[in-house]
Amino acid sequence: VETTKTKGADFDAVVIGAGFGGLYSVYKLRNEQGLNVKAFDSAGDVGGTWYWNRYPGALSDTESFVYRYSFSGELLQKGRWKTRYLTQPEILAYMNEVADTYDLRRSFQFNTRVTATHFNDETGLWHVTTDKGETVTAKYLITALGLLSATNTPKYKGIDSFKGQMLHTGYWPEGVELKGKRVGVIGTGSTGVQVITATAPIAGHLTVFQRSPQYVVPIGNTPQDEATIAQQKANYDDIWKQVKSSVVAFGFEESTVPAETASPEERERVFEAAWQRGGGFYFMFGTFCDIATSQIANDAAADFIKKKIKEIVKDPATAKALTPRDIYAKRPLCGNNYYEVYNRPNVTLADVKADPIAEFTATGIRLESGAEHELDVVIFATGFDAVDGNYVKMDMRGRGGVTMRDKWKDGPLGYLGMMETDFPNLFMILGPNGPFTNLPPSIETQVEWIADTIEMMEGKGLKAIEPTEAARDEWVTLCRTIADMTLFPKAESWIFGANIPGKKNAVMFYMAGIGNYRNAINAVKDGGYQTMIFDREMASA
Ligand code: FAD
Ligand code: NA7
Repeated sequence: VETTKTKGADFDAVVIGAGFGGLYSVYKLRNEQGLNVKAFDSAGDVGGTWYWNRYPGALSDTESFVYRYSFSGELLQKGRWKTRYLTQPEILAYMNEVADTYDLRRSFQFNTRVTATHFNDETGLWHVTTDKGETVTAKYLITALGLLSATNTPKYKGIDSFKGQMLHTGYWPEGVELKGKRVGVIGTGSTGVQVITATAPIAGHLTVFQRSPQYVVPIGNTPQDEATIAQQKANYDDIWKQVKSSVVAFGFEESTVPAETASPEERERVFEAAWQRGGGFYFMFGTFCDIATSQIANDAAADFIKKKIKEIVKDPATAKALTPRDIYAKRPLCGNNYYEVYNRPNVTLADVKADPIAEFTATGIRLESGAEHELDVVIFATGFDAVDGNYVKMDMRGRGGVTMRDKWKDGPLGYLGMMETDFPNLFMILGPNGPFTNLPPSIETQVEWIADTIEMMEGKGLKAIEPTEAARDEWVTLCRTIADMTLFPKAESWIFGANIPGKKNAVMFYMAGIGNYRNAINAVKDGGYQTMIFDREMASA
């Protein structure tokens, strides 16, 4: 059992979150560095995203061989999967196995929500308060709160009068029965696509309430044979080297060929091959190198998908309603025969951009035209208050009582996606302005950098670290500059906070890829942390 090294503190570090980020943080700081760590999660157990998102069809669309930790060769060799992608139960089982293997659970207090984190200027410690009414103190605060974790449920007139069941995909209880029921799904993002394709075959009737049509390519979730898996396991050194120096970290080589200059035949051939192969990120980044940056290339990809919709969907009016009119620049989606769902006799598409939801009634949903959809169950696949959602829910206060809500009122800010000015010794996993990638490798990258930084602090007997305002501003500007080189800001999605009514549009990601990101953060570390202020209260004294 660990003893606390920090004088006057209950713990050396508090970790919030038991997903990929929180588990690995406890492993690094406690198992490897011998710090005394206390961890919390409002969930009943480990898993994070994969604890909460238990809806039918829940799946990672990062391929199985790279949706996992890379830090342990032994763990990698033990990996088990049967298909190209992992289902939610498989990922949850994996996270439980990780927790068991490294005895991580004993540091966690579950079913406990952290409500406040206050930095005390006098003691230099974080005071962390929970909904159980307890407060603990620690030198370091590691927040692995999840970037797609605070659920977004739109407020509709009459919602309380609805007599049926209402569910959010990101807060899904065990034992929900959809078989034979009249189900409504609101939302057609990546979650909506998954829940729609999984529910259509079992529901009595499925009504999809679609606001924005989406570009969805096939996922290609094929069985994987033992030989393929064995080969992946044998090549992990090379695989991770490639992943961590790539752009999106999805385990494929990004294309270096521009679509702008490719012939129509070449484009058709490459897009068709990618359509057959499957994978949303692959379609956007593995086919040509300029789909996310060139309007011409983007139009070519979008036109290909539009043509597919027309071919697949039998009813022309439904096909038209399913066809996106904006550019192809949201998180790229993929699904299992998504557009085919709308050929089923038990599926109805309600275009709620053309005919918005007016209100919920006791028996269903009424549209503005007066059309009524009778429903037993309404599923909100309406997404998340991304990136800063869980931060602003807590009462976070840094130096001099400055609040995070106030600091981030015009949009969240972050240095290297991990730190913020006036919040000493706070390390955010997947905080604002971090990488936009397959996430486990980025999470590991951040946790390792944080662990190295803490080790350096402890080695030198330093009390506090925080970025300079100039460094933070420069990083935020860099993220804006990079984002503006892409087409992503031209589409309205959670990537820039556009999905939450009233949320200010802000750049929340570093979009230059994991390889560049790793170089940038390692340069700060290897350069002796020139962009940080150490022991600021002592410096000013
Ligand atoms: P999370 O797993 O979100 O864990 C955060 C934890 O913090 C939660 O358990 C939450 O309860 C806890 N928490 C938050 N606030 C508090 C508080 N105040 N007090 C106590 N506990 C708190 N990423 C990919 O790379 N590829 C994919 O294919 C992919 N698919 C996804 C599919 C879905 C449906 C969703 C929702 C996300 C998906 N993601 C995917 C993103 C996914 O969230 C990350 O890959 C990864 O799981 C994030 O891990 P994390 O530890 O950072 O956060
Ligand atoms: P998304 O991608 O934010 O999708 C949410 C969907 O819900 C999207 O189709 C929205 O339409 C729709 N939505 C949101 N609010 C409303 C209202 N008020 N009325 C009608 N429709 C609405 O969330 P997901 O959960 O699918 O995915 C988030 C990430 O989690 C995903 O990228 C994965 O990485 C995991 P809109 O497009 O805004 O018109």
